[in-house]
Order: sequence, then structure tokens, then C-alpha cells
Amino acid sequence: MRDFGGMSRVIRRLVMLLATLVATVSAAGAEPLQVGDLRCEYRQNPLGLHAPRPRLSWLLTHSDFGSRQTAYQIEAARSAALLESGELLWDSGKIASDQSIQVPYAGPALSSRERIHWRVRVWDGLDQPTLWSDGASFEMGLLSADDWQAEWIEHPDPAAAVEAAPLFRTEFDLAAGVARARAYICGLGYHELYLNGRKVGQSVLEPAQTDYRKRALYVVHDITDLLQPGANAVGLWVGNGWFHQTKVYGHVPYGNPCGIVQIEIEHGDGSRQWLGTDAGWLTTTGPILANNVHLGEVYDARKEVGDWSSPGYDPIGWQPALEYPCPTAALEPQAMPAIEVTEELAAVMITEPEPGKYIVDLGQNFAGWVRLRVQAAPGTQIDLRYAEALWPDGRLDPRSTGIPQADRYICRGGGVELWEPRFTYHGFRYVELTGCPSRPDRETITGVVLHTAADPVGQFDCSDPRIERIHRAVVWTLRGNLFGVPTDNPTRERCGWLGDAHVMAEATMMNFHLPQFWAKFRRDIDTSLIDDVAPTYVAPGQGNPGPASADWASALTQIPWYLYLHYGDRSVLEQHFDGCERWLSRVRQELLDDDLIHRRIGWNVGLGDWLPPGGNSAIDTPVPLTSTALVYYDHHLMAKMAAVLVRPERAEFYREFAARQKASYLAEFYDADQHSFGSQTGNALSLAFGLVPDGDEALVAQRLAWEVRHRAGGRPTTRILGTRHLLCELSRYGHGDVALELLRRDEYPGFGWFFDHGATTLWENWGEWVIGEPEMPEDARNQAMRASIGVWFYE
Ligand code: RAM
Repeated sequence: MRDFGGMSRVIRRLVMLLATLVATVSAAGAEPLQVGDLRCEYRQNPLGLHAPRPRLSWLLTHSDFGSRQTAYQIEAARSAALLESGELLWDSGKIASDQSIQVPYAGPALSSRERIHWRVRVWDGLDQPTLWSDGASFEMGLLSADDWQAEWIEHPDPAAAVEAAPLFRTEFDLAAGVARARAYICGLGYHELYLNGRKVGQSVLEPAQTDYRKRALYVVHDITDLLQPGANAVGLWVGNGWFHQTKVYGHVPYGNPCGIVQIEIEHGDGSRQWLGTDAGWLTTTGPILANNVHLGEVYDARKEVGDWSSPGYDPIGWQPALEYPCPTAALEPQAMPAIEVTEELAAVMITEPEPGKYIVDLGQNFAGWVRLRVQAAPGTQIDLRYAEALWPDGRLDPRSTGIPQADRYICRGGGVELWEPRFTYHGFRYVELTGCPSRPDRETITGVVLHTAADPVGQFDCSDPRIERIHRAVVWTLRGNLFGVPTDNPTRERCGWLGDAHVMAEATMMNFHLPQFWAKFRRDIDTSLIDDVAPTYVAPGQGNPGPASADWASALTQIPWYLYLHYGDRSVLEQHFDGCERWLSRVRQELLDDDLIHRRIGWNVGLGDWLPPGGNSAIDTPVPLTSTALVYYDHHLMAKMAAVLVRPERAEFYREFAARQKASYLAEFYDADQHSFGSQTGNALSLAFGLVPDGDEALVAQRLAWEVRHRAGGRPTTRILGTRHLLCELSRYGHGDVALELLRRDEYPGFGWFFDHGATTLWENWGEWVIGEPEMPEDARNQAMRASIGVWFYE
């Protein structure tokens, strides 16, 4: 062994020498190594940080094969000028390291509002330094509750406010010479901020949903350029959002629409000015007559209140706001990308299946809303209903949405009117319009696509358009379900189901840059724990379908692990390791002697491979198998996480337990003669999680391929837990042809088949309703769990 190690060291040195030579020879014509894209906590020049040691990253660009970073140096100062002149707050010195992500800021402790300017240079493989990068900055948020001097406010008539969306306003005077101005804001459930007649920022449906009792997210805006010397006005518009949701699981509202705004202004001469919500603000109910995140919005344009967020406005009929008791234990910054408009869709067809009822087909199932363009007499009422499907006769078929999704717009009259809702969203492809004064044209309705606006990071091209089509549907399905939390569908529930979350997480990360989104959701799970240990099926929220079974609860370990795997984020492991330990220790207590989950003790055995072809009665994999496999996987991941965190004893503990559990699992579920765990999902999960006897992997994979082709006649029998692994494990072990057959299959149940029936996103069921099976009436057409197969396209 030692000799071999010595040999490999020699070879490695030779390879390095060769690489250095190549680098030197090519250095003459090559671009020098450069450092750019400086980020802090994943964002460029972020505002509102709370991390005590924010993590820095940069990107190396070079045209040279073999270029690499061998060392770095970071300089930080209180301003760009001081950074340039060398009056530093922190100088890391030259650190020998190839690390270019997750590098913690190690300057003096940071205080509220503090802004740090920084730059970095690196040394390459020849120990040559690059030039200094351009400067970047980060700014701290309001770190303590005492930093919030503003008061929460509400409309004095809460009953009216939960129907309508209240507006709040105030004015203030400003001297010239503003150097920096920030607005810190949280309006629950959803808010919009206005300054001097304009909406601030691009985002919509802010802030992201949380368990508001435990924490609410605030947003920071740089408003320096929106202010003006003299009179200024600020407006806040607040809708119910998830703070006052009344439809799903428990129907329990947290409170009445309310908000807090704090504006802080710094002048060039160092003087400061401050302004915050309090009972001195005025409020009214405006044109929104009703708003509900699930059901939609009613807007009467005749009740618009003019330039309400401009200075000099006459707030006639407005009344003083009431102070509202602080609705949350903590205000935390919203660190992830906001929900934004990411695309607009033009109508592809307009029909009139019934007199006066027009159907606009936007060509794509998606989540968002529409922009209505209309010219009609004052008081004309236009009703919009949304659905994912049509009846064969062309009428709107809203059955798959589970809830009615509808907006109503009442016209102001006197010209062209443009309208979009504010505090709701819909999952749909088709819009039904009633009450239009004339036949709508292509300008009447535009589809507005919304979701958490994370940068796309993946792309997939293929010579087979049928395969590309599935990938496209995967991405649309993911887009429809990234709404501040990973939702199961954008229609009847919109809930962060833990099982759906862990099966979709990697597919989302392969398509979008989502480190803060998933880190936030993992914390959402912690805010919903029962007695600080056991997770609930859905997070976040107080309305809840109950304690999670172990298979859904596997999100606890899987999400941190994927964050580490995809982003190198060790801090999430640090943050959640102990909580995972507590949960798994409880799980083990319930396992009794044989380490298997096959009894209903304390919580459900599990939901199992939910909704396979034919519905839940057709689940062909024992629930104890899938639940035990997931608990095994949890322990396997814990061993890995413990190793990363340098906790060797815990790593050893989890390895030992996993080995013991694997032995019991094999004894209970493995047919060594057939090399099978009895079902497609059983075999696929066992392969994916390493639950196959060493050396039997290829045989089990072969058996899996045989089961698909021969025992099931080419049909998948898998669902939420099995489908991704079915495809990935077939391909991993050389049966990619079988995986392709499954994807191309154009009979029920099959992926290709969906598209012959109009799918543009992935359905919750396998389409039983099409073949006339009565079960499963609520077949959502945009179900995130199905998009877990997105991993296969990249793996
Ligand atoms: C459905 C959800 C979700 C699943 C649960 C158990 O209501 O849509 O996909 O996790 O049931």
C-alpha cells in the first residue's frame, strides 16, 4: 500500500509539472486569470444581511487550460474610496487556499446598517497574483428588534380590511443632498410599497410565506434615487396573502392585514432622517373589494383613489391607521430572490363555446395571472375564471384546480384600461371571460408568468423532440411551484408538502440557482415542529394536515444534504444537524427491535409511493419498505454530514445504525433468488439508496429492467417516491434504453402519452380521468413531485 501511495505521489507530481509546463507555454497568448462576479451570501451587493460572518465568493475566468487558484487575499473597508486608498477594516493577507466560495468575512464584528466594501485577488498555479477585482459591497440589515422604531399598523375596520386590501400613506419633507436611503418593509400577507407615485422594485407577492407567528420576512429597498428634495410621499398597500388565508388546512388566519415600514435617510453631511409607520399614517380601502390568495381578486376601478402615493394628494375620506400588536416573534430579512414576472405569454387561440363566454388559450399551463386590456363603459363587470383544462366542447373545465380561481374587474370607463391583480395568483392555461363589451382579441389577455425569480442554471437539448418536450414540461412544472416555498401545485393547495419537497429539490437545483430558497424552506420546517422535534406534513403554517410520517419527514436530512452537495453550503449542515439528530432519535425509539418501520406507532407508517398508476389502492410497494428505505437514507446522509462537520463519533454511530438497518431491510424485503425487492419502486429505491447487497447491484438493475419490460409490459408502476429513481437507476446500470422507452411511451400510463392529451406541465395523476377511471377527481395538472424526474436529464 505504502509503495503504491508513493508511486501515485510521483505520478501526481509529474502531472502537475506537465500542467505547469502547458500553462507556461500557453501563457504568452492567453488572457490572464481574472476575478469577477463577487458575491456575498450568494447575492451581488446585497442589502439587509443578518449573518454575523457573511460568506463571500468570486468567480475565476481564464482562457487557460489548467488555471487554478492557489491563494487569495481579501481587503475590506468602510467605503469604496477607503478601499482604494488602503485604509482598511480588514485585510485577510495572502491565504493559501483554492476556496472561492463560502469564504467567511473575518473583519470586525458587524453592526446594523453597516456597509462593507471589499475586493479580492488570487494567485494562480504559478504563484502569480491577478489584478484586484472590481469592488463589491454588502450591507447589514436591522439586526435587533430595537432597530425597529416604526409601529405595525392596520386599518381601523378589520372586517372591511380582510375583504378589501387597505392602503396606507404619509408625507414627509426632505432636504437636498441624500447620500443613502433605505426602506425596510414588511406587509402581511402580501405588500407593495410606493414612493412618490411609483411602485418600488420589480417584485410581487412579497414577502415569502413563513409561519408568521415565529418569523416574518422583511424586504430592504435602496430608495436613494426615488426621493426628491421637498415633499415626498410614501404608500403601502397590503393584501391578505398567506397571513389571512382561509382555504387550505385548518383555514386559520394569523391576523388582519398589517404592515410596518421604516425609512432611513442619510445625508451627505452625515445627518440622518427617519420615518416609520405609526398611527399618524392615513388609511382607506381602495379599489380592491376582495382578495384571497387561492380564490382571486375583485377590483372596482371606479373606486381607485387617484395619485394616493404622490405628495400633495388630498386624502379626503382617509382615516388614521391603528397601531397593530406586533404579529411576529422575529423580523428576518428575505434573503432569497423575490417573486417576479419572468415571462409574458400571448394568447394562441380565442373561442366562444357559449354565447358571450370567451375562452382564451395561453398555450401553456403556468402559475401567475393575466393582464387585462379593455375598453368599456363605466361599471362594466368582466369576470375571469381560470382553469388548466377544457371540456371536449371547449368550455372551461376547472375540476383539476380543486378550488374556483376567479377575478372580477369592474371598469372605470372612458378609455383603454389595463389591469393585473396584485394579491393572488392562479394556476392555469385557459381564461374564461364573461361580460366583455366586444369579442376579445389577442391584445385583451396577456399571460403573466410569476415565480421565485432564481437564475436559471441548467439547459437540456436533445435530438428527440419528445424527450425535450418532457424536459420543458419539467421546467414549467418547477416554475409553477417555486413561490417563496416549494409548493405541491399552484392550484388547490399551494402547500410545502415535505415529501414533494425532498423529491423535487435536486431537480429544482439543477435548473435554478436556489441556495437561499431551500435554506429558507428548511428553516420553515423547523418553525412548524411539534414539541420542537417532529415535523408536520406541510411547512410552513399553522393550518396543517398533521405530524409527518417518516417518509415525508426525510426532507429534514435530504434538503441540507442537497444544499451542501450543490452549493458547498456547510452552514446548513451545522444549523440542522442537531435537529435531525433529535428527530431520528425519536424515529429509532419507535422502531422497536428490528429497525424496520412496519408498525403504526406514534405516526403513520408512511404515505408510501403516493399515487401510482391506478391510484393509491394500486401502490405495489409495501409502505414499510419505502419508509424504512427513507429512514435508512436519512441515517446514511447523517453519517456523511457528520463526516463533513468533523464529528467522527456521530458519523460512526450513523454508519453502524445504517448497516444494522440494512441487514434487517434485506432480511425482510429482499428476494435473493430473484434479485428483487418485488416492485419497480422497491428495486429503484434500494439501488439509489445503497440498500442492495454488495455485488448484487447489476443483478437488481437487470431485474428492474425486466420488471418494466416484461412483468409490467412497459408500464411504469411508480409514483412520488419511485419515478425519479426508476429512470436514474436504469440509466446508471446500463439500461438507458428502458428508461427511454418509459419516457417515450405514448400509451397510458406513460410520459409521452400525457402530451397527446394536451399536457404542457406534469400531472398529479397518471391521467386516469382520461381513460375513464372514476378514482382521483382532483388531478392537478401542475404537480411538482412529478418533476423530480428532472434529475435524470442531467445525471
Ligand atoms: C396531496 C399533495 C401532495 C402529497 C400529499 C400527500 O394533497 O398534492 O402531492 O404529498 O397529497
